[in-house]
Amino acid sequence: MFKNAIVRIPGHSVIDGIDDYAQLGKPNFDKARQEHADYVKALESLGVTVTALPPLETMPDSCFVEDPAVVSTGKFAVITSPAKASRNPERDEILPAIQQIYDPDHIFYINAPATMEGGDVMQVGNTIYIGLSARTNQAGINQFKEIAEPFGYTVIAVPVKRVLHLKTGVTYMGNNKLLVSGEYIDYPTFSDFDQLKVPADEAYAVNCIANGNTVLMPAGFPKVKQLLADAGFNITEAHMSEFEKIDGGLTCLSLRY
Ligand code: CIR
Repeated sequence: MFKNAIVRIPGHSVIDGIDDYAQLGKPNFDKARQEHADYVKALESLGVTVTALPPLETMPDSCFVEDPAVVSTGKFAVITSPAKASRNPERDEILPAIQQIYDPDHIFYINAPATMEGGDVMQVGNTIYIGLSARTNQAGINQFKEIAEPFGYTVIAVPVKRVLHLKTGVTYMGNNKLLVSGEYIDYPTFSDFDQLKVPADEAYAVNCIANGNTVLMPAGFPKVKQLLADAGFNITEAHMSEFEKIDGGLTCLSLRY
């Protein structure tokens, strides 16, 4: 369970966010701002305290705060090394917010030429799965491993071939339940989990946020909604159309701890 979240309000430049996959056109700024405000309200409705950081116009993707830092363990924080040149400076911008939470000796850094983005990091208890993707390289995983193992975590690398980040293809729902899509359906690494299989035409909705028995999911995906309802979850929905256009999902928009 998490009680706190950090978000960053999207600036006007969000319309120029990186779109490597979706190809659905440019986001509408006003609608993106509205969806973001509703996302914050949805988190608050789950009892989460949200800290909202101000927009950064020079960094179009900076609302995706999940990528420049990892705070999910609650024991230490990692400032990552975003792979895209336009996103790498986000690490310096997220740092002050992380320093509000962690002492300097519990903040670690992934250093170039290693790359890593938080969207590739999926924690399940004491195991941390990390996507080996277009955004996170083996050196990034190795550095993360050196940081996390002394705290008692096991790090497992998972190749990401067809989606942006690991959590674009699989998210952990708690209680051994894994929401899986595409390349992660019946994937050997995840064979011990109870798999909730997302149909290909609703693959975007595999990126959900579970908090206890409640799941925050993107609006407009009735099959995934049914899947989660059948699995016993209470469901809260948030509209994500403008962030979907620039490859952003629900998890990307917050750092939760
Ligand atoms: C990017 O391509 O970097 C952004 N447009 C989307 C980042 C999504 N982040 C995530 O899945 N954690």
